[in-house]
Amino acid sequence: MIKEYKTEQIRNVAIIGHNGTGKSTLLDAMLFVGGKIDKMGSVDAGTLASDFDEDEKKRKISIRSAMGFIEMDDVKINILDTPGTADFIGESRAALQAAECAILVVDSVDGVQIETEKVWRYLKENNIPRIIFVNKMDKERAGYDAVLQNLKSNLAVTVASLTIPQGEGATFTGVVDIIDMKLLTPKGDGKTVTVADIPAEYKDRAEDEKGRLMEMAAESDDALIEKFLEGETLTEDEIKRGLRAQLRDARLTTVICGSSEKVIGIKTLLRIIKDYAPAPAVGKEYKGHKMGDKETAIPVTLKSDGPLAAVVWKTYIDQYAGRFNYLKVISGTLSPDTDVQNSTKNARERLTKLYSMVGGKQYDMPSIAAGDIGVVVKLDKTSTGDTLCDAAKSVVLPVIKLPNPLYSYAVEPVNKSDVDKIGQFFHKITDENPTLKYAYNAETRETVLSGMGELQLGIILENVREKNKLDVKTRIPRVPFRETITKKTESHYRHKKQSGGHGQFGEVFIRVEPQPRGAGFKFSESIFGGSVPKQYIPGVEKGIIDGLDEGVLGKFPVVDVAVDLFDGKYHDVDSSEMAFRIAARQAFKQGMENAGPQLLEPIMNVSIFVDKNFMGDILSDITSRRGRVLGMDSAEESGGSVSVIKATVPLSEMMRYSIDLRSMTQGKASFEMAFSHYDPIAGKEAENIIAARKKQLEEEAEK
Ligand SMILES: Nc1nc2c(ncn2[C@@H]2O[C@H](COP(=O)(O)OP(=O)(O)O)[C@@H](O)[C@H]2O)c(=O)[nH]1
Ligand SMILES: [Mg+2]
Repeated sequence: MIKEYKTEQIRNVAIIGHNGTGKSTLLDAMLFVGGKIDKMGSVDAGTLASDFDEDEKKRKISIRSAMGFIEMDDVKINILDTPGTADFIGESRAALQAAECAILVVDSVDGVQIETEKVWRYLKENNIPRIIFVNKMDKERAGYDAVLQNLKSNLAVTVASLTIPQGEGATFTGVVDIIDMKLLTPKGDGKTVTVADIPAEYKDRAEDEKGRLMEMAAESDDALIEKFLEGETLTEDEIKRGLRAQLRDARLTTVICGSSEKVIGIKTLLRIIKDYAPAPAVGKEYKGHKMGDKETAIPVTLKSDGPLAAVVWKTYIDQYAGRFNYLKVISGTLSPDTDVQNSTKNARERLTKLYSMVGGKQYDMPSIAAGDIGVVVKLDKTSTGDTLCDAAKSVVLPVIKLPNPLYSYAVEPVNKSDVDKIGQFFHKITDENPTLKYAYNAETRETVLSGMGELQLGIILENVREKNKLDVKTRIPRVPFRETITKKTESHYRHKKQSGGHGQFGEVFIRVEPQPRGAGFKFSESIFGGSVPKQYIPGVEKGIIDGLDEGVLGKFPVVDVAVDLFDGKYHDVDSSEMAFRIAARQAFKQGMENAGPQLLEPIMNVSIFVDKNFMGDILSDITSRRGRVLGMDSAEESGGSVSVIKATVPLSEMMRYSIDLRSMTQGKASFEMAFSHYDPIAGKEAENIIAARKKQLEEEAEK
């Protein structure tokens, strides 16, 4: 059983960064030095604590986030290791939500890479405290000063280096700690270190760095800066207080160098986390809301003696052991064997034991205080993003906004009888992966699985087919084209039927008018003298809404039109709401034919992060995709290595962009995408789209 920890004794850190920088190895090194594992694991042997899942061992990369923790001088450090591959960005975003501080790992040779730049922007936007760990200092060509320079020009930050490497590459043997002004070298396997005075050759530089550090610490508060400017030396405590404030407010980025594989610099990193990384802030307010009512705000304050509120930031489903929900307690203290409410789903759940994890291994926890992270098992209704709370004080905690999907497949079962099983499988999978969506798209009439990339979806499809023996067909999904009109027109239709006794009669005159893009559909009436009686007007509106389902070009949905009903005729006996509905639908159809119908296609806002060497290729490729470049942050200008291009591109050109982008740049690019608006598409392209649509509809009709 782990002992009890109070909020102030907790540190939650998330290890983030580009794929392959050594994040998962770093977690192992921290666990090793922190005494939680006896031996360092390795990627090759598949023995890292973090990458314990079969899918991860097989591919030798992290696919999910995992946690470990260490206990050090009455402080518990929870460490969340995250995947660096863009496909699994949902995992790292969720971990960053649960942590108070990010450990951004960069490679000692490559410096800032694509995902480093991307995640950096996210840290900045969200003001997340951060420590940079320059890893693999033992690697050939490793250069600490070059990396510091690279960080400054790419990320435009004030960096405070807290270490100086002793040697680089093969001669990297230790780390000079600027705070303690000592040299730390590993003893044997690195579990412990030898502490010595700084060798003469590093003395001057260490003094310089210490001075700079003191200045940065002083900048945190007026009293300190005054003292500093008067030439006085700050005390250790003052430096500590200042640096802590600077780190907490994300004004300063501290940098530490080391090697996770050789277990060098790890002790210093842990010390910095313990002493300088912020603990969960007691009193911090979260914008919760009432159960089932997003509009009614209920603030939740982080403190251990409040009513229970905890957020599930990750769900992991083990094939044998079942469901693991990783949660962070925001308010109250979670105890084992209690009933809780899942306020997101309005369900009851019973908690049994509470755990902390080191990779896949469970450790019993006596309770979980506010700010701390733990795991509950076998809650069948609970998954990522849910709130667990006290039923008497129900509240729903805010959920993080995840990036939009970038890659999709239309999915169809090979055997129709598998439909339900396939649906169940995908719904379970989306519980675990909030960046995945699986839904029927009524506009394109297909079931679509979408996510962050072909690697993420590929692993899932492999699991459906191999582990679950369900055969599915996949193809590129259809683009949801739409139709609108370009001219104002009037139209008229009389619906009259005389069959047997009761007849049908309804006649309408309507005006059809284009609306600004995105305005949607508007209906009005300007009937004079009761030419269409009030009780039939809803029928007219329904008829037009029926007509919106299928435009006249390719039966695509119709948007951005206004319709005014301005005249009509009725019959005392034969008129009915249905008769007017039919008349309106026909009138609208004719109106559209004469109003210059126009095909519309979805346009996406795209941000591309690319190595500067490929910038030219990417720009000309965007043009060939009918895209428009809106602006860019050129690496050439900032002296950095990653450029960012912003553009708008039609969705139909972006369906397999992640694959094309990778092959164009040897993997040195990444992108984000969100829907922007609909734009007209005409000429040959529109003709092709309409022809393909006709074929699709004919095929569907034959089935
Ligand atoms: N030379 C060297 N290689 C390392 C170090 N840390 C990790 N690696 C290697 O880098 C590769 C990626 O490591 P991994 O921990 O999976 O990186 P992650 O993708 O960031 O989690 C593996 O081959 C590791 O053995 C290090 O400190 N030095
Ligand atoms: Mg990893």
